[in-house]
Amino acid sequence: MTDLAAQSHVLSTLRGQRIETASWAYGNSGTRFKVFAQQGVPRDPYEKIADAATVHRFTGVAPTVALHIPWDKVADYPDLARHAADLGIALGTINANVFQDDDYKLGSVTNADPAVRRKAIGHLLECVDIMDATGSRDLKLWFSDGTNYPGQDDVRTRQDRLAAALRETYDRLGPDQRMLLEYKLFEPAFYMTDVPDWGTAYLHCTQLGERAQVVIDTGHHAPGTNIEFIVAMLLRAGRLGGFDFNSRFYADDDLMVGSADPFQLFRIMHEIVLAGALEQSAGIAYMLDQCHNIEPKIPAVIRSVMNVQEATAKALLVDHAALAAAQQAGDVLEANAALMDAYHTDVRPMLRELREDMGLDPDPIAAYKRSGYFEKIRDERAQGQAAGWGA
Ligand code: LRH
Ligand code: MN
Ligand code: MN
Repeated sequence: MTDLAAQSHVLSTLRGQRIETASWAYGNSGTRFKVFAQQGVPRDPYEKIADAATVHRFTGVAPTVALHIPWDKVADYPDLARHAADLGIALGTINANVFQDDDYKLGSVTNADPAVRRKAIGHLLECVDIMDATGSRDLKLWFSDGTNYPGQDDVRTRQDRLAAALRETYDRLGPDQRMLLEYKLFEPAFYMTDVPDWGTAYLHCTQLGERAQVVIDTGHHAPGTNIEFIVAMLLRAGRLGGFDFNSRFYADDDLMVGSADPFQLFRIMHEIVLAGALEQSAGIAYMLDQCHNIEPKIPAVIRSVMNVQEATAKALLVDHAALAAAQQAGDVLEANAALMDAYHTDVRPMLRELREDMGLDPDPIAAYKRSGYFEKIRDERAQGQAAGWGA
């Protein structure tokens, strides 16, 4: 490829990239110590969708918003989908919530009590009904299930209960719908989590069928975990369904993706690019799962989208021929340099050009600030509601 052809390939790939934002990123959120209320936060799911549409208006690559049920429960889902379409976006992944009910203290689908399991499965099935109404492709499942003490419950029996719940839910999916199973190392359970890692999620997915896929939430690993290795393994197995992108320093911090470790995000995107998995036909969902506790929310989501774009652009700039030649020759330093050269490229001018080409402002955050949207929502929305947890 000539330099010019390579550049145009990079630009057209970036133009086609899609990043889903999360409804809960727009609402008030915090830690268990304090939720800091912000001005202008949405009062209902309709207003969360308006904020997501605003992010798309300034970035051009965030045309869907994920919902979390029951945080985003409404009486009329087709109406919510129409509202999104009127604003130029669509409803995306449906996230189930079986972690915020007193009944789930000892687990949801893994609970020893069959009545609690039935209630949890009922919610998962209800989420598929909602997907039918919204036209969503993906059902995302994360279970807080686990135990705090050795001996508290039987590990294998809990896995059996989990498998049965996943089977019933999977069998309810339509032919074009998928189940995305998300793992998390710990929290809120501290001794044993029922879906703690990609291996456990992968095992369940392979038993279910091809439309069961693993989700990697970048904040859900032990410090130092080589996440790009997990990306490569799941890509190789054809079981990478998507990402919940965010950034962390210590645990599941849910900070802006690419803020603590942009190099890790680049390494992840490099594996994606190497596997040709950026194309939408590869079926990998790129989602943000973040909470903006102290920074203004809409600009933070815009910044996060830009961070993903920058990491992707750098990954696309890796000279694959030079990399492969160095690897083949066993030239460790040249192989590493092929990656580092791309990583150290300043891709911001290229992304500014791309945005102008797409009819967007080259500086989305400045354009948002100038737009008057914040002043409008601040005045219109007197009493914002919490994102879902901890009011
Ligand atoms: C759990 C998690 C999961 C939930 C979201 C709100 O930590 O990452 O994806 O649905 O947070
Ligand atoms: Mn997540
Ligand atoms: Mn999380």
